[in-house]
Amino acid sequence: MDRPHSRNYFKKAKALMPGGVNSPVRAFKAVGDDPIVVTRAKGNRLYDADGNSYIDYCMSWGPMILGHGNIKVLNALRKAIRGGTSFGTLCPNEIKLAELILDTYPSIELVRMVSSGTEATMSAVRAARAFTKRDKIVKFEGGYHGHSDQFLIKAGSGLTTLGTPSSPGVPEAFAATTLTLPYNAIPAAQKLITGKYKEIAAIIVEPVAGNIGVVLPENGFLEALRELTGKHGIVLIFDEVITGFRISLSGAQGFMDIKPDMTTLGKIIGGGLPVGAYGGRKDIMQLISPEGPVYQAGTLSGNPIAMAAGIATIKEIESKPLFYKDLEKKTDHLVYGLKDAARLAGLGITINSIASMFTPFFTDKPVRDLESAMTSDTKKYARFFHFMFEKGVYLPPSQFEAHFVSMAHTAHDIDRTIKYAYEAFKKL
Ligand code: HOZ
Repeated sequence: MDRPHSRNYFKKAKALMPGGVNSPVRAFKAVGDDPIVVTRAKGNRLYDADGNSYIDYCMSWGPMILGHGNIKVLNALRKAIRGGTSFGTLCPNEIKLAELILDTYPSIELVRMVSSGTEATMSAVRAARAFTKRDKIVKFEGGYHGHSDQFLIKAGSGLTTLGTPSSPGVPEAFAATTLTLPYNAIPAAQKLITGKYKEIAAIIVEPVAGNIGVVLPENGFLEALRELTGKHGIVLIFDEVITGFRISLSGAQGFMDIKPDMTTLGKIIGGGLPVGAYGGRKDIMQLISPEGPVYQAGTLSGNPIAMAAGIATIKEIESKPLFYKDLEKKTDHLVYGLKDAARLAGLGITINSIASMFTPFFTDKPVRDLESAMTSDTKKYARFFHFMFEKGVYLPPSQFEAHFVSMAHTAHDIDRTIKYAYEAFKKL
């Protein structure tokens, strides 16, 4: 595809911002070439600076479950904007969004709004440390919980993509407070926790891993974490920034019927605007300032415009009783189509999927943790990405991210995607 304007933008951006971007994976380093420069998005389409359009399966990395530019969300935003953009005071929209969250997540008894998933996870861990009076946390290899120091240890997403799983700049003393385990490894979790529980404040886990590509929890894994943490007074934090309102209205925890002590949310609850939230058991959340002594604050937390987009998104989902069924049907149509296409093309791939998220891995081995995700041929993924991009289909520009389907994806577009994928698979 011809992209002279996009290339010019990127050239300029590189002189102004590190790597020309404000978040690393977007720079296309893992797949090569200049990144897409988007000027507009509607439904399932992105439009680049050169007027090319793409069927989008990245969907802003998860928030756009209704599709881009949903009319109900845009109307809610127009209405909210007429009232002003930021008050720095309590406002009714914060209360409405908090109510919607508490109504759908029984494990959340009190919630605090913040402006990103990173803020949510780092604040949840602080609360857990204060509550347990312990310092260490456990995370899983390839788990990505935003970019606060303590989480940049064997992390997924951009860190795995760019080959720097543990970031420089994190003081050794901080890194030493983070213990890691392979995802889905129940015996290893039992051993570590039984041995060290007196030091461990929290276990933070993505109930469906989404930052090494999509990896499902195996039978008994989350249940084992629930049991171990309950037994040893450790706070179990489900990082549902990706899976919240995605796997079901009540996230992965509702879908899998497991109640964590704390939950972090983001993406969909902001309807495409910068919102995060953390919440959980009252006895833990009551420690948060000003009710308790654990400090955490934010000028734009609970911003009225951002809250309006989140409220409109959740209300739109709630107004459609078959929302998640329909979305899953669309995703199954695509995933089974891709599986058939790969089989017909004689290509061994593994596609992990749940609800409306999926990842094709270019390996014939099952993908159940970081190590097996790394068996995927990332060069093949890059070639697949570019083949699809040239045909007008935009996938996440990294093997180690989730692909998302939205309500705005039509059967026609999905069929076209499968057809192009078949052509790509034959070439691979
Ligand atoms: N960490 C995000 C995906 N898991 C990337 C966000 C972005 O680059 O916009």
